[in-house]
Amino acid sequence: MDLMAYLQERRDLVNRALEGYLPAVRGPAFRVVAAMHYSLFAGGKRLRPILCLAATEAVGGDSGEALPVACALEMIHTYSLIHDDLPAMDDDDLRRGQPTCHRKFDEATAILAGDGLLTEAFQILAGARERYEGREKALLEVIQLIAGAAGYQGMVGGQMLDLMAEGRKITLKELETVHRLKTGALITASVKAGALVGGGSRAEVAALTAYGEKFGLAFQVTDDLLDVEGETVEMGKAAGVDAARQKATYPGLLGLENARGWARLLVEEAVAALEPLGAKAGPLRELARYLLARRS
Ligand code: GRG
Repeated sequence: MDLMAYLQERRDLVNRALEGYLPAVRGPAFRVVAAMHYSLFAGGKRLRPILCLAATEAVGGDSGEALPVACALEMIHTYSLIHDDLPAMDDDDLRRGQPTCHRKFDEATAILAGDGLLTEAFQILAGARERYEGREKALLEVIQLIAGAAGYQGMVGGQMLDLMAEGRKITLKELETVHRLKTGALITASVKAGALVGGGSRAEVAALTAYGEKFGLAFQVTDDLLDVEGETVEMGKAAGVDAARQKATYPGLLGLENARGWARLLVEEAVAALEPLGAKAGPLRELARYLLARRS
């Protein structure tokens, strides 16, 4: 398959749906909507929504039906990036190749834009009940899954651990816990939510959850590798930041070659987890393999 064409087509689909969901820039609080819109459309890869749609198709479902869930996931992801970039957290100037939200607007607006995207995501999820008539139970399960993955037992908890680890040496096991929560939880939830929305069997949902977990870790290892090997222009964020901040990373703890080897192993395990799904999981297989070659 032509993975690049597939990704472009999916990105366009998600972007059109997101445009439909985010209210036009008007009304008394237009400034916060403008900031939400700015960050949402500043050029993300749309990885989580694409994983969600591909998982729906991998279990034989209709990806169009998964679009509200896919869009909600991207909004939650964008909120996390806006808050992560704030001066109180990573204090970054560049994100998705553009000035970060608080640089473009101001700090208070960026905090509110993140809050606005997070809450809007759950508004969209709950509002999708009309599309899921007769399958409201699956939708509720998806809402609970995403809330758990985004909250203190997932991404928020991982971010806290990450901040607490600053300035001290941590073990490989601790690093893995940080990443499993900070980035892995939402990625895994994206795949699992797609499978649930698509009406996957228990075995299919379990296989896709295992894929999501391996994919999430592989994504983080390759992200760390990119920070060492990548170019700021291609990545849309500054390169070499981890080292400058003395952050624990996989290449830092394992060495470059071992980190590359570990990423390869995780990708193989992710692909192996898809075995029971057959040809319908083709895009998910290609996406996992692509992690090893990505430049942004
Ligand atoms: C503030 C609650 C809260 C959480 C922040 C995800 C996160 C938690 C912080 C991001 C820190 C970071 C840069 C982690 C590395 C991996 C990662 C999530 C990269 C960004 O995701 P991509 O590459 O970004 O999917 P795009 O812009 O393509 O959507």
